[in-house]
Amino acid sequence: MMFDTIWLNARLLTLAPGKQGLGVVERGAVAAAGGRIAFAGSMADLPSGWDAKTRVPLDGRWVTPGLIDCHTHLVFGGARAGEFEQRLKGATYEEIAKAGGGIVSTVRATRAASEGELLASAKARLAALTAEGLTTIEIKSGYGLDVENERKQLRVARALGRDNGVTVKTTCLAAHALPPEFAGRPDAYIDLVCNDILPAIAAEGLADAVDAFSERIAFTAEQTARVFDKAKSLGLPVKLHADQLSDMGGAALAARYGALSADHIEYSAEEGIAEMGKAGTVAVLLPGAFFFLREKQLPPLEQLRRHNVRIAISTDCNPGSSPALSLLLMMNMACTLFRMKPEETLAGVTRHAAAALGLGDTHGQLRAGYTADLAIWGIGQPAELSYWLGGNPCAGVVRAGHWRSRKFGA
Ligand code: DI6
Ligand code: FE
Repeated sequence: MMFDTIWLNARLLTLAPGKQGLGVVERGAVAAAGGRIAFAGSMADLPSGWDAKTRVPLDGRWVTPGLIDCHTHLVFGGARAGEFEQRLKGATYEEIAKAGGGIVSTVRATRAASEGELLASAKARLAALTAEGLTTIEIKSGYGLDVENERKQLRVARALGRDNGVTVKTTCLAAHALPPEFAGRPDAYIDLVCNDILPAIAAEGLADAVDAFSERIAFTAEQTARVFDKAKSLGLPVKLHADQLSDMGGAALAARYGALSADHIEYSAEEGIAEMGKAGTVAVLLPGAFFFLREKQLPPLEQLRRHNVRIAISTDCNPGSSPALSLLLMMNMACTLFRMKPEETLAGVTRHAAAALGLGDTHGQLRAGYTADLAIWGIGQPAELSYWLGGNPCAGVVRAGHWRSRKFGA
């Protein structure tokens, strides 16, 4: 068998199901051909007569699938450090939102920004994330809140996927907040989302999924269901910002619609978690938002485990509740704040994050047939990935079989 490139003498964390834990393979190799993984396993099991155009010795370095950040609001105008200062003086996130700040203030800044400005600021944030071995990212709209500006945000997200060595999945989050011009008329805004925004975005192929914010300060379960019905009729999968600040029955609602994921879910009731387990809906936990808003209600980890819900971890990168630019730091916070195990957090930024994006059959595992997205690490043991607070042990990244960056060897 002829490979394009083979990485030899590596220690693999394959994340392949059926293997124990992380799927550790000592003295392993990964080979790529045509952008896909052609072999991942023990060097002793390489097919006889294999050859490769390029051989890279990894000298015992650890290799994981490229990391996946499955929930971000990466494209936005401005920043909200002023609100951060207000919150430090005692104001709450909900009070700021009700007083016309919060998400709506980022909507003003995003509407005022040109496509080029949005691209430049998002690109800088993306560079921080990708430096840590990220090869796939989800990016939501939700700061435009009208046809033109939602399209603008999603075009910028798509553009980021063209020249930064990273796969971008886009999500339309038009039902994120009530825009000022619809004050007091939430159902009329949901009409606009269903009749104009979603059809326009679907027609242009600008979104891979549809999300909504179901919350006291955002939209009710009924309004969310209308958005989901429309998404389904347009053939788009759904996701939900569910039960972040209060129990809105969001987990159960997401499960009922076969959502790819229900995200946050701090306040979800156990019935909803059980429904997620049955529906295969992934739980996306966002420890950056929990930390930054100084929340107290922990996500229901034991219930998620009991009901076999797959758990993903993500930055929720956004200017209001989680200005997080490090997925590795989120893994640490998932351990320290949520009591997750280091191996659970690694599955949470690879295999389970892929599932949360509908990419479970192609991304997030070192497995033959999967995309050859690899992260190579200068660490002594796997738990170091969720151990350091800052610093970056990423020693190299391979995207679709080709080097994207490399800090060792020739
Ligand atoms: N939940 C979040 O964490 C973000 N959106 C949402 O629905 C916050 C967005 C922001 O504050 O700008
Ligand atoms: Fe979010």
